[in-house]
Amino acid sequence: MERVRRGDVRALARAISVVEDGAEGAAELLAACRASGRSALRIGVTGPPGAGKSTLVDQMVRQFRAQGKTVGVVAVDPSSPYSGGALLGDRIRMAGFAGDEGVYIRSMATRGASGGLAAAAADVCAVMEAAGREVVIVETAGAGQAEVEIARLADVTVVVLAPGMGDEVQSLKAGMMEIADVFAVNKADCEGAERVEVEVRAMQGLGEGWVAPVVRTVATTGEGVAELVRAVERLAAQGAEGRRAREVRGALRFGSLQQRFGEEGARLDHIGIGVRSIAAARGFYEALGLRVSAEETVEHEQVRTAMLPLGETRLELLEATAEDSAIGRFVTKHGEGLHHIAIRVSDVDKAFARLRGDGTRLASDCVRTGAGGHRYFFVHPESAGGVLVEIVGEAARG
Ligand SMILES: Nc1nc2c(ncn2[C@@H]2O[C@H](COP(=O)(O)OP(=O)(O)OP(=O)(O)O)[C@@H](O)[C@H]2O)c(=O)[nH]1
Ligand SMILES: [Mg+2]
Repeated sequence: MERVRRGDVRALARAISVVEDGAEGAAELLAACRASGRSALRIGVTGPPGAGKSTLVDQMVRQFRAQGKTVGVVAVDPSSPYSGGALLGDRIRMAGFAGDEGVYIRSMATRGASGGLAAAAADVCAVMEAAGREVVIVETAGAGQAEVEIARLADVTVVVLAPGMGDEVQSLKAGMMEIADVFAVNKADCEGAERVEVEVRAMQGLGEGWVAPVVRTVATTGEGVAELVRAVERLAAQGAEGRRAREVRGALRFGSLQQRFGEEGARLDHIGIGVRSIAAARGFYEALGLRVSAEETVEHEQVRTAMLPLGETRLELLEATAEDSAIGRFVTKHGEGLHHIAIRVSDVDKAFARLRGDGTRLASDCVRTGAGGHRYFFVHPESAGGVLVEIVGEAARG
């Protein structure tokens, strides 16, 4: 650990192996790394196979080295961890850094003993940070659950697209679109790059508010890479707050929940607002033209609710009937404010099983039945971009 802290590259390599293999002392070593108090700018780079991610990472590394920063690269290949092809390719392309101890490149060979790929990648990042790496870049391919989780551990996620991959943007998984903080339209020297850029911008334009910047790059020559790095640094400067806002925006804009819960279409059911007094809070909304359609008290939640329909959705004002209730504690701790968003899905039990199965942190231990026979559970903000999310099923029949 002492040598890791000093930035000794061989110790860093060994420490990662120990952690990856779950060898003796791995847990202690990892804990010591996490406690080192050091952190890096974490950049996730993902995108379809062959888009030029590794070539682009190589160029980004050059930029950071030119700034005098030390860099760690983690190349993750979830589909074929042992096949060698892509990993070997990465090694060869990045061989240009041989002899520069300021660049340490690691291909992840395992999915990790327990927590899966994302957990294993997080472990490797933690070791690199403890070793004082100032920038850590994680490359993954595809848009599976693992990539989305890896994106969550990055401060900034770059999605690399390139022309010539079929009907690229349209067919891209929503998962990949929503995790993008920056789009790199790579292979800008090839025909079709402009169309890719137009499509990305069009897709993003569907929603309102902040949109991810799009930067054209030619990874093979380095063109546009300085601009890409500047875009990444600008977003990183927004910190955790900015990141959280981008995540929520992405989830809303690209409807990942809809994708995951099926054809019938998840939709926003309501937005829950914790207030001290419904009587005091409703006036503003009524002045806007909203009307309270229903008021009721949900005894077992110790909360009084007022529903105000708003377009396809509604606002739900929540007032605690007891101080020691969920809403009571929320208002005491944070003051009045946005408490949760509720998303309606066609099959709440399936959603519960699925989320529990993929390691999402839930804030309910089962699906509960509320007023009107609605069945619901809560997803912890930690797994939902900092927002408490209620998942509601269709009303019980009969
Ligand atoms: N013309 C052109 N070719 C590029 C560019 N960037 C990468 N390539 C080429 O595209 C091919 C794939 O590049 P990689 O960097 O391996 O792509 P990748 O996305 O990392 O691929 P996987 O890791 O296998 O998913 C290589 O032959 C690169 O030389 C570019 O900007 N222009
Ligand atoms: Mg690659």
